[in-house]
Amino acid sequence: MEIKVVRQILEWNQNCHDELQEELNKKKVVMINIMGSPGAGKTTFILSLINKLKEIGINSAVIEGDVAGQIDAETIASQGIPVVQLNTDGACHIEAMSIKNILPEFNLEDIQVIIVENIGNLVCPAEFDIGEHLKVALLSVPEGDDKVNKYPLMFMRSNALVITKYDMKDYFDYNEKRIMDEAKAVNKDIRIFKADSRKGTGVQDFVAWLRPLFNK
Ligand SMILES: Nc1nc2c(ncn2[C@@H]2O[C@H](COP(=O)(O)OP(=O)(O)O)[C@@H](O)[C@H]2O)c(=O)[nH]1
Ligand SMILES: [Mg+2]
Ligand SMILES: [Zn+2]
Repeated sequence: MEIKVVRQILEWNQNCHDELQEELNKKKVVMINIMGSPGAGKTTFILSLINKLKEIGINSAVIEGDVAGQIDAETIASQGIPVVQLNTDGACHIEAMSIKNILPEFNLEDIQVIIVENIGNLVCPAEFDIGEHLKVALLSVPEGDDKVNKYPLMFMRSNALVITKYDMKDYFDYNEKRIMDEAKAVNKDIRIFKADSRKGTGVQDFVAWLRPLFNK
């Protein structure tokens, strides 16, 4: 019985995901779902990404997912970026219906990309499609090079892996080959980037990869 309930929720979520994609495609807005552990550097990466996109004339909006509070949304808003804070009241992932409810808050004529910061968690955010065109997993160097092996679904379902805090690699036992090999083993098409989000190093490569999406 329990399994059946879970399937129903997922099916309903999937309909909502499909509707969202249709609406976003009509408006030519790209949605990116950023996932990773608490503290992996999601907000910092998003801020750097927004700046780099702005340089090539692409305007962003952000949906900040958090269990509680609005610290990250305040950080984004202080940069003059349209942002909505989504509090999940304890839930450990975002579902498509929440995104659908938030979408009317944005003027989709003025933005080309919506960046969603998912709840900090390497597990269930990967299970739920939320209307996004791309799923991006962030994994920071200090988290350890065994995380792909431990949380394979996250990397299986992501279009890209960004190794964040790359500036710290010399301070940790960090086996890059292990991360790369294990990520490619579960997802041969995954794109891998390396970033120091505080300086913006490496974020340019990620933007170059995104760019074709905006010419459609
Ligand atoms: N050295 C370094 N620190 C980073 C980097 N990205 C984020 N941080 C720091 O890591 C901490 C958590 O970052 P945050 O973006 O809030 O992570 P989030 O919880 O995933 O949104 C903050 O103190 C950031 O300044 C990075 O690329 N290099
Ligand atoms: Mg954050
Ligand atoms: Zn969850």
